[in-house]
Amino acid sequence: MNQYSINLILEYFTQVLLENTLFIHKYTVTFKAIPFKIKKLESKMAIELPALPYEQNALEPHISAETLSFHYGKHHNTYVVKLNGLIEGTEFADKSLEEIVKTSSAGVFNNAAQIWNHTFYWNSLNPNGGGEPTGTLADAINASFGSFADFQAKFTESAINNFGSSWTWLVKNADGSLAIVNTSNAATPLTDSNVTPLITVDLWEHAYYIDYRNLRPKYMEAFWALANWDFAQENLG
Ligand code: MN3
Repeated sequence: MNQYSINLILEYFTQVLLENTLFIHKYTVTFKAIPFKIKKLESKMAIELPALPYEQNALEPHISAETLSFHYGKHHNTYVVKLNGLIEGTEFADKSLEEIVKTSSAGVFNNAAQIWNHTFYWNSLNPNGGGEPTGTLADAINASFGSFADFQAKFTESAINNFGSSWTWLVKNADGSLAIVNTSNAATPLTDSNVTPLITVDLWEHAYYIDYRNLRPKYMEAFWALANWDFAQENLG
């Protein structure tokens, strides 16, 4: 026992702290557990589920708290958990969500883009939203579509006919004109450097099945009652 003097024990601890290496008799043990744990904590913090901009029942009666509990609490959160698992220890681990969406493919892209799309969608809705836009957004809509009513009819038609799990977006083109864009699955206008997304509606069935079953047109009425024109105006610039 005398070989384990206090000094020797202190030396061992210092060695562990500084180099993560412990000498036990003639064997050298390198502690991989310590840097691994630190790395794991860091990567867990990499991509976070953003807070909802309102309470889960705030969109009622148009979109129920039960829908939000699944759509935000389960679906959106699962994309975050899956992405953090996929990017751990990869080139994407230290990138921002936007960078990952713009530079990835396959599973990493699908989960990253769905996180970004959903955060954009929550902000596209507002308990005090609906009605018609004003200011330069109204001017841009009138210039590109003739009137708000014409824009609304065209956007609704695009959304209702957007096949399967999909998204419909109002975007600004590089020349300042506005356009309606349909995307499928996780695809997002964020990857198109020529456009700026202004507002979106999530058309995956998980967005409306609890409240409206298969009736996407009824869900679109809910979307128009909640549309956040202040958010779209901010994105227009
Ligand atoms: Mn969704």
